[in-house]
Amino acid sequence: MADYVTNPDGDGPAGGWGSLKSIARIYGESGPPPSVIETLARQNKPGGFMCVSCAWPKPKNYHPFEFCENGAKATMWDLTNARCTPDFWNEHTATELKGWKDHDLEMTGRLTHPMRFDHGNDRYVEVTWDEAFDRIGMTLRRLKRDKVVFYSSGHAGLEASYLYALLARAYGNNNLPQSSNMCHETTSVGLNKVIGSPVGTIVWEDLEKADAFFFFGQNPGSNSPRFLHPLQDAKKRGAKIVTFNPVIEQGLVSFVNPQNPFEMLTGHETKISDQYCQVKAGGDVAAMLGLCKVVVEADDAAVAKGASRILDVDFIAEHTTGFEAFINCVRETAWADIERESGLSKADLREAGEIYIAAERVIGVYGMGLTQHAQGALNIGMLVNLLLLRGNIGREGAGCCPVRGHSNVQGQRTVGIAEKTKLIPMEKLKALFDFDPPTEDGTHIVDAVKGLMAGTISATISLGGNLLRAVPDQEEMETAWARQDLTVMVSTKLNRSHLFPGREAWILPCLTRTEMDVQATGNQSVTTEDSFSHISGSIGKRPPASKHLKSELAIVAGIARATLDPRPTLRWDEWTADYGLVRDLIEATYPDDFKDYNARMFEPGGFYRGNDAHERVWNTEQKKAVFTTPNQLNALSFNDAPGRYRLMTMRSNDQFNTTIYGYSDRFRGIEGTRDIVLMCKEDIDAAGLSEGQRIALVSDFGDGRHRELGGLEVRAHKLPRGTIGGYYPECNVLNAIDHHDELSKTPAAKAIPVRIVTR
Ligand SMILES: Nc1nc2c(c(=O)[nH]1)N[C@H]1C(S)=C(S)[C@@H](COP(=O)(O)OP(=O)(O)OC[C@H]3O[C@@H](n4cnc5c(=O)[nH]c(N)nc54)[C@H](O)[C@@H]3O)O[C@H]1N2
Ligand SMILES: Nc1nc2c(c(=O)[nH]1)N[C@H]1C(S)=C(S)[C@@H](COP(=O)(O)OP(=O)(O)OC[C@H]3O[C@@H](n4cnc5c(=O)[nH]c(N)nc54)[C@H](O)[C@@H]3O)O[C@H]1N2
Ligand SMILES: [Mo]
Repeated sequence: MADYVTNPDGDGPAGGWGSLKSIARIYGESGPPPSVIETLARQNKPGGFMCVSCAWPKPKNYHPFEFCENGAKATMWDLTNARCTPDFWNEHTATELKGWKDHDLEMTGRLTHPMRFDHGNDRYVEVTWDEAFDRIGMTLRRLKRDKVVFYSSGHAGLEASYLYALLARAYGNNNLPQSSNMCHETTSVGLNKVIGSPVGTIVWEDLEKADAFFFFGQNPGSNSPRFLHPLQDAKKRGAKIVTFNPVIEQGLVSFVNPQNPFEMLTGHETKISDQYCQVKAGGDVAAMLGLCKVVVEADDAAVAKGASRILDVDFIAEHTTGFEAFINCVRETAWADIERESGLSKADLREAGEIYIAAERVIGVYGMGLTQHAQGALNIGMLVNLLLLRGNIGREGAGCCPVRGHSNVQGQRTVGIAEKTKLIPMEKLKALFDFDPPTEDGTHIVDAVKGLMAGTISATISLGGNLLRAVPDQEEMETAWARQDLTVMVSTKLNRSHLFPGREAWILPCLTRTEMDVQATGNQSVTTEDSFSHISGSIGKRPPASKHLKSELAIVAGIARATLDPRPTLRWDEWTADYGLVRDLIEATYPDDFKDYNARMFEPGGFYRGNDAHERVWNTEQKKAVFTTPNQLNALSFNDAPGRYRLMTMRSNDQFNTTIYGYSDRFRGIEGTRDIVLMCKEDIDAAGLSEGQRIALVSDFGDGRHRELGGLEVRAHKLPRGTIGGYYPECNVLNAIDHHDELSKTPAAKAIPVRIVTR
């Protein structure tokens, strides 16, 4: 696989006319008003609004249209003309809607009114905000504090998120699980353990200086398309890109810049990956060990010849610990084992390793392909090992680049949405608000799901998201979710989590970031933090989808006011009137990160809150960067056996998590359906199947529980043997809640052990 490959199944390069066609299709289907184009032109720019899609940074020198296919779709999805009004519920019951697809639920349009579930009639009915807040407050006051969970999906801005965390703590618990628990928690815990930083170490300028990018399990073409611009620039100045991914993803193969008229008219494409290594799912530990072995062997040869060293020995001596043990492991591991476990040949790994060595400055990029494994933290430790060998962290043009998901997922953590007490400056909260914050750690998503199943959790407040649909063990979760005393969902669109209402259930519809948020002191702005730890202000200018909507901050404050005893320090009404006051509180709580916050929030590209690892200050237990010696050669918690497969759950470019825009996965050549399983031709033949045949997948954990997903059509795709692919969230019925990264508990969604059954 040494050669550059083209995707045999996709419909041409990422970006290009396909991208514009795809945006135009959503534009047509979701029916936003024509003025949406003006809104798009303000996306991700100072004075404009920050994208509601992913967390990719906003450059200082922005493009005329600083948005991508993904961001445009997300914006148009929010700005649809369709409305899911109380009338919709005159025609449909929750039971009926359970048979609807995720796509069809969200296509009903923006939620317009606060609603309460009427169990007698099996539907939601319109209520007033006062009634909703009063009743929610009454119920929360009645419930035991540790039975309530405050979930958030990474959308809400820093201001609402800070108040949400304050609400949970003033209420009496740290039960603040977040979507990142299913996503980059492996980074928050695993990266932090080895370099003392829970977030990536690079900034925008590093992208412009790097000589090589190594991609492990991150798919920029679908999931962070604006990343393709700096990658294209990097290629133009001669940088190399090497990709490790079981799937040949179009965005990592070639790109036509839809913002460049010349490229659009001539079809001129930029080749992205110089080398594409189709590693087995979960095979990255072995692959990265192989790369390290190439580096060590080259260093040995240099030493023998008296040439200059390949390892950055000064850096290793001054800044790291654990090198000896790791290097022994590298030397002792046989190539045959590395080849078997990674699915890659020594020749391919040697070629990639040589690109790594030849590059002065390297950025290691990663996403869910590393984090969502049973040994996800080990994956990250291995990537850091590779970078440390040549001092590729904490200097210009080099570093670690986890690409975050939701637009403010990282920022929510920064301002206090965290279940671990050690991450929170509790003394500051105590001083600012004059209460004793709870001292016990709260629940992670995995604990929350298990608590729901066991009945120890009996209420969830969701600030965005679709938790029921995003987690493993979905069938059991549906029963557990509906058993709760209280479900409150702050949402923009209807989704599956709404259809399993608790005994008392509320939908609280909110504004999105593109919309005007007029409060007593005028139109409010909010802020978000991107993957490079830059904070940017965002102002919505569109008229709200309904006059009954409230902002996320106003909803959080409304629940808080109705739930908590009044105190002079809890000024919910004043904070709602002026979000600048909340930013003052954030600055008072985190003075180093948010100095002069209100003054700096509209700096082009956002203001940087800094990162110690970027300066080679290591906040680890050992006060050094840590080499991790792997205790196993793959990221799996199970052994392969004949007829057993590693199922990766995939995203298409036509979805944002559980929001399914449509059924066109054009980069992978899959149209009109999501009920498929991708397998390589050899696996199809070996299993005695044929293309187009319908099969079922059953999970294979050996825990005695039956989990099955049927009606899947077999599709041939270029994949490594034993690695198969199906879509997220549909395949979540197959995963087990106990199948997660050991260290961070991130559900292991990229290697679910499954078998195939034909009926
Ligand atoms: N269009 C779109 N954009 C999105 C999202 C979306 O759903 N749709 N979601 C947002 C969110 S919340 C997130 S977290 C990010 C997610 O963005 P990514 O981190 O890119 O996540 P995935 O697409 O789930 O998986 C990434 C890649 O990992 C590969 N992979 C799977 N298993 C392995 C493995 O074992 N090893 C290696 N090396 N690769 C593997 C897959 O083939 C895939 O190309 O995107 C954000 N942006
Ligand atoms: N098998 C498998 N499972 C996975 C993954 C995987 O790769 N495979 N990925 C995991 C990852 S990375 C993540 S991040 C999670 C995602 O889990 P979640 O974040 O819980 O899910 P989303 O699909 O992003 O949530 C969509 C809903 O959010 C609401 N929403 C949209 N915009 C806004 C807004 O601005 N404000 C508010 N209040 N609500 C809004 C809408 O009602 C919409 O229906 O799923 C995880 N689950
Ligand atoms: Mo995510």
